[in-house]
Amino acid sequence: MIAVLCGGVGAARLLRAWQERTSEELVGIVNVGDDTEMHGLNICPDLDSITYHLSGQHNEELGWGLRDESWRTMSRLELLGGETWFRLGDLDLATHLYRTGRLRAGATKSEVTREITARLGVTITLRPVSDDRLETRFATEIGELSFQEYFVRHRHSVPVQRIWFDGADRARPAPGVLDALRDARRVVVAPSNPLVSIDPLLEVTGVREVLSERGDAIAISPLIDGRALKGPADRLMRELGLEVNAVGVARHYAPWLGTMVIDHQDASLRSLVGATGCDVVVAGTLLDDPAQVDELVAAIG
Ligand code: FO1
Repeated sequence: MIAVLCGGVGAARLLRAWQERTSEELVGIVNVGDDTEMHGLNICPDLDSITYHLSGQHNEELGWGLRDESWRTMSRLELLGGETWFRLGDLDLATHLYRTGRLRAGATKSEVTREITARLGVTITLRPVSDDRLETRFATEIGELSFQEYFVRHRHSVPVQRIWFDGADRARPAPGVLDALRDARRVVVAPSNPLVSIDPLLEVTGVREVLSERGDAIAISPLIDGRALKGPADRLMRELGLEVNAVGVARHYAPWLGTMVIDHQDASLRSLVGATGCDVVVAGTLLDDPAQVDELVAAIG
C-alpha cells in the first residue's frame, strides 16, 4: 500500500495518474484546513476536488467543481441579496447537502467521505486527515481571514504575515490515518502547497512523528523553476521568508523528509537540495504529460 499526503488538484492528478499505472492500493490522506461552512452547508474542497477527479467528473476549465455544472441556484441567491462570492454549482450543491445532512445525523467526515466516494465509484481510499475541526487561518494586511476568504474572496492577492491552523492542538487523526502512514510501503507527499495543503496535515497529532520515525517520505516539489503551476505557493513562500524554489521546500520538510523529487528544469539545484539532508531524484513532474508521469511513477514507485 502507498500512502499519499494530499492537498487538492495536484494530489488528485497524481493519484489518478498513479492508479492507472499500478495495481497496488493507494490511500490518500487529505487536507481539511480549507473546509468551510457556507449557507449552513459543510464544504470540503480538497476531498471533493480529489473525489471529482478520480470519478472523472471534475471541471477542467474551472479547476474546481463538477463538469457540466449550472449556476441557477447562485443566480437566484444573488437576486435575493445572498452571499455569492463562493460559488456553489447546482450539481456540486448535492454533495454539500448530502454531507451536511449526514454530519448533522452524527456521521463523521471519514464516514461521509467513504459513502460519497463509494457512490461515485472511486476505488482509491480517501481519508480526511482528521474528523475534528482544523481551520487554516491567515493574518494579513487587511486583518484575519479564513482560507476561503483569502483564497477565493481576495483571490490570494492579499499579503500574508502569518498562517496558523485553528484547532490543530486538539485535532486527532481520523481512523486509519496513522496506521496507513505506518504500514505503507511508501509515503509520498503530493506536489501540493507546502504551507497551506501539507502543513495542516502535519499539525494533526502523530502525523509528523510517524513521518519522522520512518524518515523515508518522498516529496514531489510543487515548484518548478521557482514557480507554482497553480495557486499561491510561490507567493506565500516569498511572503513568509522561505527560499522560493525546491531548496526552500526541501528545507521546510527537512525534519522528516527522506527524498525530494525535483523537476528536470531544476536539475542545477540538485546539490543544494541534497545539502538540506535528503536524497534527491530528478524526474519529470508535469502531471499532464503522460511521458513525464511514467518517469515520475517509476522514480517514486
Ligand atoms: N474556487 C474559486 O476560485 N472560486 C469559487 O467560487 C470556488 C467555489 C468552490 C465551491 C466548492 C468547492 O469544493 C471548491 C470551490 N472552489 C472555488 C475551489 C476551492 O476553494 C480552492 O481551489 C481550494 O480550496 C484550494 O485547494
